Amino acid sequence: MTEDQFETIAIHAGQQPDPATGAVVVPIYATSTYVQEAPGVHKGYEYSRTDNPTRTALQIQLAALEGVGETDDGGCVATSSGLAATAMIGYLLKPGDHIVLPDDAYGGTFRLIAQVLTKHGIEWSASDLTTEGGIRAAVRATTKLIWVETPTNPLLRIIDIALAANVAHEAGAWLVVDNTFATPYLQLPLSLGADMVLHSSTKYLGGHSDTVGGAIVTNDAELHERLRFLQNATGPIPGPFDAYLVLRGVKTLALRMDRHNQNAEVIARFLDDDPRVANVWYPGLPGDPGHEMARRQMTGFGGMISFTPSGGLEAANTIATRTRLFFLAESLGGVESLIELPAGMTHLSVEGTALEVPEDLVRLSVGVEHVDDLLFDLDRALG
Ligand code: P1T
Repeated sequence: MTEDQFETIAIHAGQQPDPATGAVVVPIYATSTYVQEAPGVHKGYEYSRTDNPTRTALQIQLAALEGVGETDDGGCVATSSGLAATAMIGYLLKPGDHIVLPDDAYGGTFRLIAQVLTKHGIEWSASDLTTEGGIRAAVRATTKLIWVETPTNPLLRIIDIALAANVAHEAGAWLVVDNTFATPYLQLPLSLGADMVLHSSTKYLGGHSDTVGGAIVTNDAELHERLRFLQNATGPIPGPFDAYLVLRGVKTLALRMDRHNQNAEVIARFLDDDPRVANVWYPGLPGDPGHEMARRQMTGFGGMISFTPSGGLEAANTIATRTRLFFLAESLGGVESLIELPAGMTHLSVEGTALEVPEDLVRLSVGVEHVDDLLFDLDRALG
């Protein structure tokens, strides 16, 4: 017997036909509670904050895709948003613990750490984690967590996961990888030594911009137990309908990611060759500083591109309001293409910090529309 491949796992892990009815699709179990035969005697479900069968199916599916099968140590906890997952990881820390952040990361992650966790005595610092020296210099005696986004949001920098895991473990710290941009289809951080993988399932996993959710996957049994405890004790769970939407979205993740990769590679090359564009950030371009590392630890370069237009902020604003197919909106990873200016939208909270992004940076989430239509749209918007 061969091991199931990614596409097969996405459709089958945790998704056996419903034992009660034979339904092929995991039902949306819209129930808060479950009848018990006698006090404490039940079928494994007692209250939906603790467990819900739709959420259980999603957790098994996501864990399996990150390389943690049902008989392996560890597993997944699904959450109500990516930031709820980040907050849950924060609950693992205690006052005095230090977090290392990359100097480019999602603004909301930065805000949660710098403006909320610090109120509970947690310390943080941000460094360039794209070099070994940068990672090593960032670690302190109190470092408990190295937080890595790779590719980063929005500058698409690539961080060496295996190296960051080694440095973290030498320091007695955990490595968390936010795998939102790459997804497990393109990158498997746990296999490279990460302790926890975090997702905003709002993005590629859900894939259709119709739900908000998050998840943490670990292959460490004790960490999984602590996260399961926190999921129940603190309650940031996705409802069954949201769990269902992500479960359904993930079934086509491989198909969508292949098209996101293809479209983004074409568009990145188009922008790179265009005199109306000053700079392009995309790890798939051979000249990108992260290209070699991305080739080593990813199986594709993803659907996100950032660029600055030659005409500065005014041109950036014009382009972002002129596209017809690229909707001007926050978020990413859906089938529809999106365009935004991080400095004034998704990354407002990093203004004036080490994580500040260029004011004229334009970020594209390249969707799965026909690439010729997307090229035409951008060409026209560039003016
Ligand atoms: O939005 P939420 O589901 O809570 O996920 C937060 C989050 C975590 N990690 C990364 C890498 C992210 O990009 C996000 C959310 N990002 C956006 C909304 C955005 O437009 O960049």
